[in-house]
Amino acid sequence: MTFWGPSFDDLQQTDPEIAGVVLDELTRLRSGLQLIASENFTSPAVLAALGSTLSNKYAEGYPGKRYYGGCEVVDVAEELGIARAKELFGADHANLQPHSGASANLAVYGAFLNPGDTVLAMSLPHGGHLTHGTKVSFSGKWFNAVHYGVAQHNEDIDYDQMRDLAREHRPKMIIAGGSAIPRLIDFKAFREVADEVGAILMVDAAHFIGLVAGKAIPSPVPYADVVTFTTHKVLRGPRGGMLVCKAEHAAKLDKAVFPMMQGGPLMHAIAAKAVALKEAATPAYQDYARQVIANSIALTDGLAAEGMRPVTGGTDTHLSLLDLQGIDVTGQQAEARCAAAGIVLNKNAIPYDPQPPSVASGIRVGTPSVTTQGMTEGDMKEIAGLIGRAIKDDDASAAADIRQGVDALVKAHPAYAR
Ligand code: DSN
Repeated sequence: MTFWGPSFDDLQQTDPEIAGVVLDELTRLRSGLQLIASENFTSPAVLAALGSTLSNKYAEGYPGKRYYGGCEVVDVAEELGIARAKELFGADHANLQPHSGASANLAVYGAFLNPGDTVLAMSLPHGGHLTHGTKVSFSGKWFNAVHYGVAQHNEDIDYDQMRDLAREHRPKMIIAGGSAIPRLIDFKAFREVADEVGAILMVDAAHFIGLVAGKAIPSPVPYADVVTFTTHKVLRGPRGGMLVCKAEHAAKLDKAVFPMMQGGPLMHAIAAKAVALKEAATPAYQDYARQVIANSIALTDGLAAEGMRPVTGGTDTHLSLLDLQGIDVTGQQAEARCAAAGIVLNKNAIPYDPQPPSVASGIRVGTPSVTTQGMTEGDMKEIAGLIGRAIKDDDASAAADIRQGVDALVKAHPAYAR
């Protein structure tokens, strides 16, 4: 049997406009520095699984218990993925079907809560996530969300506030994790509070699960009832979601993913998740995860030397938040000035931010993508200097000069080189 797979010629002949978009995006990825903390460059093997005929199969249900015939082949992919996830994370149970991190989170609410129940989570402006009880999401519309934040003195999670709010509101579920938390999270502290008030503990590990997989930081799995995550950040898999949980919650969570919240699973994405999990179990990936953190620390130190204040004073992970108030630039301005020089990052609210989120006083930077390109600490120092100039030296000739520096870096460490 030989492989039949899509060729780019097929796309070019059928739809030259979309083929052009695909090529333009490849050029964009290759020609700039990608510092969005939640992005990465997934591998050719993952992309091959994504672009396969597994996309055709309807497979509602779970391996061995499907609603349609013909699932015996895709069952193998899902079984492999589940086994690999359990092994990699030391988890009792895994579900690879959530279409995204938000879908995984929705399923957890569905499994454990009824509308109107109370959930305690980190507030979005302090680093949480839309699905952790914000008013614009199902989580804040249908549930009574109470929020803890970071302490003003160290800008790290305010564990005392979290405990006090849990005692006062007796939430049915406590959520740890978020989108802009540069420091390690004390999962044991969360577990103790959850046990004290009789709450389920959900850890949203989307940002840092790749570092856990690479054994570079401690795991939430021993402490949490359920851990949700996306598969496309540091973990370097396809765009999608996943969850792992304790055995006692397995049936409930499986039913909440399907049929409560989702229909047919995306079998091509599940196969690609299985590939990423295999890649993440290698020593090479563990080296990568450690380098992501080393690079993040080097980049943060470099940006601090450029006058940007690292929120919490630094980072333990793949991302950091920089407060730009000291150099009198907004996050919005910094994002645009860096973009003009080929450096892609995002404006981000900092804790107790005086600016609205659309302007923001900070930026968020992350190192998953540049580390996949093979860059190391020396390169991070250079990138910090380029960002410093891009942000502070607001004229067109500077942008052209900085662009040259970016070009040199991406030429030395090309993305998708072959
Ligand atoms: N949008 C993701 C991030 O950038 O962190 C979170 O969902």
